[in-house]
Amino acid sequence: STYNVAVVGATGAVGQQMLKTLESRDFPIDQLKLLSSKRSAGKKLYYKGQEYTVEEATPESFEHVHLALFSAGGSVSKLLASEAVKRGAIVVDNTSAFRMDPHVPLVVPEVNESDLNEHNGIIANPNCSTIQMVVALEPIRQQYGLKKVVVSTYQAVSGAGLEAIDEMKEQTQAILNGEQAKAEILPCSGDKKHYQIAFNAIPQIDLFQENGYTFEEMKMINETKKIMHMSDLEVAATCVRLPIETGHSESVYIETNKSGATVQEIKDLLSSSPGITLQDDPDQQVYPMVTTAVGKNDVFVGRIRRDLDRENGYHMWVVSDNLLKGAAWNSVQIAESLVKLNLLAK
Ligand code: 11C
Repeated sequence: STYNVAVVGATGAVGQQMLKTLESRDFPIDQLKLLSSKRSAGKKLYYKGQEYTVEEATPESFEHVHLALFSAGGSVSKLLASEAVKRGAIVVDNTSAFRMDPHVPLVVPEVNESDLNEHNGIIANPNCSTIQMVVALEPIRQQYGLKKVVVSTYQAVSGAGLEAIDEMKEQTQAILNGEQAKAEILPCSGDKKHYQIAFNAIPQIDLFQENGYTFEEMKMINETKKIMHMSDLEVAATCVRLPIETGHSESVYIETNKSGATVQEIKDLLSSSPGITLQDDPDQQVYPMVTTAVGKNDVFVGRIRRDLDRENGYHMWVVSDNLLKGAAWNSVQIAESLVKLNLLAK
């Protein structure tokens, strides 16, 4: 069967990848609706060579829609996701609006696809930096158990949207021209101060919380526990923005329950796990990098090595395209799982 699909936030950094991904997966679409805020309505986009005019998203937009992929910011999801569900659609929401709601499954298909069975109309797509990490962690958890995770991220500006990409490029150009760089968006459009991202590393993604962690860091911590069904997993995160257009990298330290696994055993395990490409050959200088990961759906893992002090400690480097596995591909993958599990009504 085929489905009526709405993409909300179609003109955004994720929305555009959503269209490309639906197209490359040949998702069974009957009618496609491209929706956005009032500001972007009227823009033209292409899907399979056909031109579509983007419409302003309203509650009525979701009449006869079977699947709605939301990626237009949390406030739009809070306003319209329930309107879509009321009209019979299943919502896959790529914002943080519902992720920690106990009635909303938070899904990475390689890890917890069966949580989709518990959905109540809305399914949340996790934060990009969380997704790529849990894909790498899950096979290790299954085989050796997981006790502790300490992650530091090296995140690209496209995570903050198209305007942040423009800001980085304009700053870079200005600085190379010997001019002053203007900063109006990053590190976080909602905060008081803005800093230059060009030629910089900013240890703030999203707003600071009362505990001293940023919201991005708390997303990684809380979402990881929810997706992996491990409320007692020890997780700490430091999230850093770098002047990279697309592709998030992560240095991940883990402690397993069972000790003694060799690095080779972990490499063999990860290379045969779904959604992972192992790139790990120090002799040949083979390791994951943004330049080779971007544009691909997989999570790339390498630099796996044993901690020098702890028998059950391992370090690794995890890279993925934040707009694909981190967003558009994971959402479309959820949609494919819904079809497979017979959960998408026609
Ligand atoms: C970033 N991870 O890289 C953020 C973007 O919760 O879906 C994704 C925000 C979210 O800036």
